[in-house]
Amino acid sequence: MPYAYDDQNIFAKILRGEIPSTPVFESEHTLAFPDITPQKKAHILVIPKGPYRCFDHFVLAASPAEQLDFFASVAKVAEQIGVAESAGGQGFRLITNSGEHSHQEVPHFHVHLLGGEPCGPLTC
Ligand code: DGP
Repeated sequence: MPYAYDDQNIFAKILRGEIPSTPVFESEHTLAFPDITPQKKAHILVIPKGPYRCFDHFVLAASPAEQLDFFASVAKVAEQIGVAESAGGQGFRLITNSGEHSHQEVPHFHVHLLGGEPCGPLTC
């Protein structure tokens, strides 16, 4: 089963309210909250509420409504926290780790939204 989902992961516990978080944005299918170890002045994690392990699982298995809600939510968060150019910001970086070689630590699909200060060249 290539996309088995472990519902004991930290983000599943946050979604169930078993671990506290301070959401900055919530919609029908999506939640966004600050990363516990921020790498930039602005470092927000955006996650779908559904049980998807990684990016490819989400794209292959989530409904069109969930996917549209998620990607629109990412843009709304970028605007809300003021990093989107449409909000007068200077841009942002999106990162998603998918699977073992990516160093994905939490097996619930999430996007890191990084901004508020310049990012360097992308490195692995
Ligand atoms: P990744 O390596 O892409 O799976 O990133 C997982 C991120 O999740 C990492 O930057 C730290 C963050 N993180 C881990 N545990 C918690 C937590 O309990 N609360 C919050 N807000 N973030 C967490």
